[in-house]
Amino acid sequence: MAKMEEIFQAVENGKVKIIAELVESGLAEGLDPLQILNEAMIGAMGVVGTKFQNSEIFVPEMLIAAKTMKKGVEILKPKLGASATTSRGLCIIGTVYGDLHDIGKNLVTLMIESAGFEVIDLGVDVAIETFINTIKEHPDVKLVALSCLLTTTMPALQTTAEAIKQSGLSGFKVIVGGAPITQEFADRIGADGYSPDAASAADLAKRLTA
Ligand code: B1M
Repeated sequence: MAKMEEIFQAVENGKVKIIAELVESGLAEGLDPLQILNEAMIGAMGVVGTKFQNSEIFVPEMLIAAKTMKKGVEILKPKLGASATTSRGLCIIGTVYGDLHDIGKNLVTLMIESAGFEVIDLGVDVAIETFINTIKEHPDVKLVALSCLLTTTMPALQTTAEAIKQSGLSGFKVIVGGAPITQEFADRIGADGYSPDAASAADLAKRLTA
């Protein structure tokens, strides 16, 4: 079986014990790290999501697939981000309250760091007050990045973005993203920017703070 297919199946089936070795040997064979990430790993998570939707698998299987992907990303990390030499400023990132998904947010963090920003990652299920207090503690912040993976937490994204905008704090841009988010929704909630994936989030961050 081709290595890409093996990595895909390892993530899909939650083979957490073998993923590191598979990714390492894929890299040693000369596979492109971005291709491993996008085609094998993110592709496999798509299949996991579809299987969950069809009740072919349940939360525990989804969780173990996520753990497998995270372990694989750890191996890819040094290959994905070219380390930046100058700082473009501070970015505060988190997944909005009620939402526990962090793989996409972690990839956005990685790409934004690679683009030269310092990042404070507040994690998942982040309360509005935590975002606002962290912004107050870091008045030099240039970017606040909000991730949201569930249609049911889109209202949390909206109230978080609105509360930040209405807090009177300024000097930074708010960007949003995550699977259910669209440019139209981002415009509606008054975000300064939206991007559909991690790589374009880094480009957007650079553009908005230039
Ligand atoms: Co969840 N889950 N999940 N889940 N989960 C989804 C999102 C779902 C689509 C699966 C499905 O039904 N097909 C579905 C949501 C449906 C909906 O919203 N209508 C769903 C559900 C229903 C749930 C639960 C409610 C299930 C339950 O308990 N009954 C529950 C909710 C828990 C909660 O958050 N309160 C739940 C739980 C979980 C786990 C904890 C088991 C696990 C998450 C583990 C973790 O993250 N540590 C999990 C997983 C793994 C998934 C799927 C399978 C994979 C998510 C993922 O990591 N994708 C997912 C199905 C899917 O996505 N196909 C699913 C890979 C990742 C790289 O992509 O996160 O989209 P993504 O990030 C992308 C872009 O979205 C974008 O860039 C990233 C990379 O390019 N992006 C940004 C993300 N944030 C951004 C921010 C930006 C810009 C771009 O700017 C700031």
